[in-house]
Amino acid sequence: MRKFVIVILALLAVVAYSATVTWRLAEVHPLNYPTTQANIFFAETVRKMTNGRINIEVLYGGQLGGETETIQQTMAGVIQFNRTSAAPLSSFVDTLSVLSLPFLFRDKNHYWKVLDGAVGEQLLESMKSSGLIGLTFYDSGARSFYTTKKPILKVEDVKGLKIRVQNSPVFVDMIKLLGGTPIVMEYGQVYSALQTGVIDGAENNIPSYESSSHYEVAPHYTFNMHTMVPEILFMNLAAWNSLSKEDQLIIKTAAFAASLYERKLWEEREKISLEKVKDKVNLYNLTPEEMKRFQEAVQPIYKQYEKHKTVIDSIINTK
Ligand code: GTR
Repeated sequence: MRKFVIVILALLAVVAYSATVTWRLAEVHPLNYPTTQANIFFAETVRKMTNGRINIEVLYGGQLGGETETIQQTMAGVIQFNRTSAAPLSSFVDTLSVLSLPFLFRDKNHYWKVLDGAVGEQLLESMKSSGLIGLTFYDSGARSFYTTKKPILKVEDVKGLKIRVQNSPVFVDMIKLLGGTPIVMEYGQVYSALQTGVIDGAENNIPSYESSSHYEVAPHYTFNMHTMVPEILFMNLAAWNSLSKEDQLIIKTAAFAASLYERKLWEEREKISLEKVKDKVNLYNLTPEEMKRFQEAVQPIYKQYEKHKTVIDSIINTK
């Protein structure tokens, strides 16, 4: 009898063990960055809600590679979870290009109305065509230009500048419309490219500008806020399909909770980062006229992305 009980217990342990999965989540930012903290919150929530059956290991700081590489690995299922900007993702999921379009969102209220609403859900689902599924959006503020030598104060100042962009067709087209030369490069290479003069500038939100230390080598930051492209937490579609309906619901619920958490951290981090750089760099605001000229200069891009007109219109028409 005793032997029998031991065998049963051993069998149960094997079943329990085999039902436990450990998955990886790629993240380029360091530990203290809002997206990383939200990913850790997400992993912790999933672990608790599944009683430890689903473990997600957050590999931050670019340990698994640059965003383009990890997106490809997530599509292949080598990595199961990932958090990247929607910009490089649009190289693999064309519909996501709309989220990078310049001056698309009117303000934060409009941004979250769209992302938390039907259009947002549709965009997350559209990733299925590339073997991925979007789980939620994270805040990423607004991106602006920063340069090494002279500030960008008007549209003409971009002319001839080599500007680093993410691996995203919209960003490439946008820089061209402004008269600059877009240079596609991974985030991790930007610091030395700025330092050695391979590029004249880049563009990002203040938390990334600060956290990457780009401000040390590119001290002219102009708040032109050309785009509010969000971050996306997503996963491999086959891994998603391997989950029960209950576990899928847990993943979605935890992802949304992580998003709400990230938004709070983001708001705080924007202030902290600004505080940290403000005396070390030159910050510029554009005059309303110049802001308008920037908007007009990139307007033709909407014609170039007309194939996404239905989605673009439903974003613009979200009140
Ligand atoms: C940041 C974003 C990163 C990465 C980076 C970049 O704002 O959070 O995921 O995309 O920009 O410019 O490469």
